[in-house]
Amino acid sequence: TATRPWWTSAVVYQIYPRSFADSNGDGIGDLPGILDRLDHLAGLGVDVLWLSPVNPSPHDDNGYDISDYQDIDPAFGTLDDFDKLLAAVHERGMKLVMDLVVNHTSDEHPWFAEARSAPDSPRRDWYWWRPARSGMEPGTPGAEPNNWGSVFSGPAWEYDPDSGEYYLHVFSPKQPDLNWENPEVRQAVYAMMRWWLDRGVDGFRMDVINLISKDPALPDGHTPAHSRYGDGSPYYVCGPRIHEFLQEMHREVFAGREDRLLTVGEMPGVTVEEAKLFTDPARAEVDMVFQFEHVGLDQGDGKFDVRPLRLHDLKASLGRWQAGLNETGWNSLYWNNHDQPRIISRFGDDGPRYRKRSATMLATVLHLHRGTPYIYQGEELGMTNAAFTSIDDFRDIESLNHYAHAVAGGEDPEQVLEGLRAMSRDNARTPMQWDASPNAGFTTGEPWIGVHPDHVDINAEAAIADSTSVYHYYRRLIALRHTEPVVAHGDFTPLLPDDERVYAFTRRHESTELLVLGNFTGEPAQVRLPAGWENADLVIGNVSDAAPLEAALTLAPWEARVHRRT
Ligand code: TEU
Ligand code: CA
Repeated sequence: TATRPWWTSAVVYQIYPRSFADSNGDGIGDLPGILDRLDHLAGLGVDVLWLSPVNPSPHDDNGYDISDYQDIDPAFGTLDDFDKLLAAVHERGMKLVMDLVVNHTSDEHPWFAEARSAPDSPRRDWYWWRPARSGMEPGTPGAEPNNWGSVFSGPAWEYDPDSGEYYLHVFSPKQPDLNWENPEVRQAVYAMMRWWLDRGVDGFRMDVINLISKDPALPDGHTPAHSRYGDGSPYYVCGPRIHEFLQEMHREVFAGREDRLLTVGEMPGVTVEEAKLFTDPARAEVDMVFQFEHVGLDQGDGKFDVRPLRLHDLKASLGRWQAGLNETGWNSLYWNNHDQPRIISRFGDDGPRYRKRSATMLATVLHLHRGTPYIYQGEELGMTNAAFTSIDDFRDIESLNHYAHAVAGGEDPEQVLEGLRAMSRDNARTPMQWDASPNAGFTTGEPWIGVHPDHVDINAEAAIADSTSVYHYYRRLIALRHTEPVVAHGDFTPLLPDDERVYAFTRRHESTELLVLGNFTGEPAQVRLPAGWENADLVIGNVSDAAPLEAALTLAPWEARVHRRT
């Protein structure tokens, strides 16, 4: 077990810098703000911080549209601020991982500016340029080179009248896709990555990295019944050269220093079988991937069509990933990030009665799986979905575009708003709640997005002072992963697969076994346990007067508990 990589027992904390802490009153979080709050993170006990992008950007997609890979956006600070932050993170024994957004650049990146303005330049081929569909007048509706839709509504192609051609953008028109077929593109990206690693950063979270290899034929996709556009994903999700590119990146960038690094590929649409290939250490690609299966289980036709979660689906999905990556590869574990609504509002109960209980139940179930857990800022406080009532409250490009397109297409604005209230990415992007003061201690100015009114009760200051808070429970869960080898390394065995109320499994490492139970409902739930668990020690639980463990057990509403036997 001495050969296990350090990140197999680590916990990562994601910071969305824009919404974390504002040091200069301009309403936007920044690097000095993070520096001021590092003790909160060290106190929580996390091992790694991941920063969402802080590079210069027009912020069409809040920094996921980068116009200079080797600098810091003035809204966030300077390279000097970055170096200070990195040093302070290292002083506290933590590591710092950067976001790497190289499926696309900003349209304001000099690479793209040159590609667009000089069609004869070698840079033209750094992006995906194509003529209009044959027989169609360039720039007219339906003349796009293929029928793909963009993730942020509308077609995936933008017309450039100067050259009469279109460029591909799987996301916003301000996020043109880089052409990874071109070896110069790849070398430029690798050089930039080495530059950050040489500066001391400890790895990368790679944005939509499984989309970088496209089928160069760019064929039309199938058009689902509910959509105007074709689905291009079969031609760019885990495309033909994806493994080759990631292996090349590993050789060119990580080789020789991989032991100190953490690399995680964000991979929408990735399957367990693909993930196993990506994370097999023998193949030298990435350490782990973010998969999306479990966060799609409550969606119907598109992400804003909300369906109730069926617990057996969640168990079956996460269980399949646990089994699939048991021998080879490694899981990442997450409920929240900057693209997902808050998990308590989604799978738990964000009302006053059960907020803490359901938050800690969800945390227990996730953190007791095998894999590297990721905590998203505010999750450790039990932050809830935004309380937005009007479309004017929203800032996110995906949400605003979806609203505009749906309403223009004749959908009822109130209903579209309901979908956003449940699923919008802005639910995760309201300012971090530090204290009960008017702007939650986030800023002395006007915050770029509304502070949640519940910050008067839900905030870091109050949570630290309350020994029964969600924060202290997360602290204990993180510590447990560090001290109990079975939490990090044990095998996973699902129990009660068809029970619609209780999530149950065991973990085993050498002679130690854990039993994990979580009631996913606001009602008491009875369970029948397998033999031999009677009176086993309680390791952690979220109900103070928990009943002793018996073969027939009634769990309190949203109760979670972990028992150990040896
Ligand atoms: O997200 C990729 C992704 O496919 C989705 O999470 C997507 O953003 C959206 O939620 C679909 O409904 C990554 C980043 O995490 C996201 O913030 C960026 O907007 C996106 O890539 C483009 O860079
Ligand atoms: Ca600021």
